[in-house]
Amino acid sequence: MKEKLDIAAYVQARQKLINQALATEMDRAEQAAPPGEGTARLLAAMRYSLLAGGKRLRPLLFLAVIESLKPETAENLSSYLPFACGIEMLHTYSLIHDDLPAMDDDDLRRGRPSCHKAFDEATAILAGDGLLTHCFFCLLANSAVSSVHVVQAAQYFAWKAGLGGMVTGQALDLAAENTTEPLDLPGLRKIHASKTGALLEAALVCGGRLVGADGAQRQSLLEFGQQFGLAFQIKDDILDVVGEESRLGKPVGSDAANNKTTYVSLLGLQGAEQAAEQAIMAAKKALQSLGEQGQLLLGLTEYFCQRDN
Ligand code: GRG
Repeated sequence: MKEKLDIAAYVQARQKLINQALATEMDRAEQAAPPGEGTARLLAAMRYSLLAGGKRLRPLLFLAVIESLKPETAENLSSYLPFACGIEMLHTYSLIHDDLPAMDDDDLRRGRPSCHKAFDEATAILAGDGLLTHCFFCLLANSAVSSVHVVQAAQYFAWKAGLGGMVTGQALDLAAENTTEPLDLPGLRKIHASKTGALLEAALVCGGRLVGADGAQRQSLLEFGQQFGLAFQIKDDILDVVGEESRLGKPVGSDAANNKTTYVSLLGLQGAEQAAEQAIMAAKKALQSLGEQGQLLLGLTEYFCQRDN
């Protein structure tokens, strides 16, 4: 009989691997960058935000797809770690820029002062820029996988992180905040599908792409990512109401204080819980076509969508 997977232990082990790879990558970049006071400050700000903890959800999903579809990689994931690091770098850049006064203006991130508070605004903008560009350096640094697959995955990731997803989602969000038109449920879903969902989907689909997943498998991963992203976002909105600040590492109640439209403000707490459950069920359904190979992602769905941080 197959051993039952200890998902918490799996998450912890992969987080450790990702954290080590990120630190190594930053050391490497530091050695190669032109030295100077400015470089030192820039790299300190990048490290400050990148190595500050965080769930490492996106690289975790990426690695989980690789291990699921190509089980022999589980013992040695080193070829895929640079790509995983790139994914986390891009996510961290988005958090740094999202926290800036011109955007969400948040003082706290990952349990400590946000980057522009710990450094200054200009340094935080540059730290985000540095992580965004170094992301693509890392994505393309994979020599163990077919270069066609690497280029296709990197291009797909660029689209989902930019105009085909996250950056456009942020622009839609800003526009919605600057209008008197109230946001309804389809409008909210559209914003979050781009702003939060696209990167989660991209991490999953890129994992599939690098191990040669066929079109049907990639479609299942995409559908899973859409529902996972929805459940994750609804959970985020719920935690902003009922979560504990010390566990979340950011203030709670900020959505209501900022008059933000959220799943909770539109559906109520109970309605939002139900919507999250529905999305979790739909995510699990999307995995069915992957059979045994969907088991790890199933475990991660339960682990992260029933999270309290
Ligand atoms: C600035 C271009 C630009 C985009 C910003 C991702 C994003 C777009 C903003 C973040 C806003 C936000 C708090 C959304 C809620 C869901 C979410 C993405 C939370 C943060 O991700 P986690 O929970 O964070 O994975 P950690 O710290 O664990 O990595």
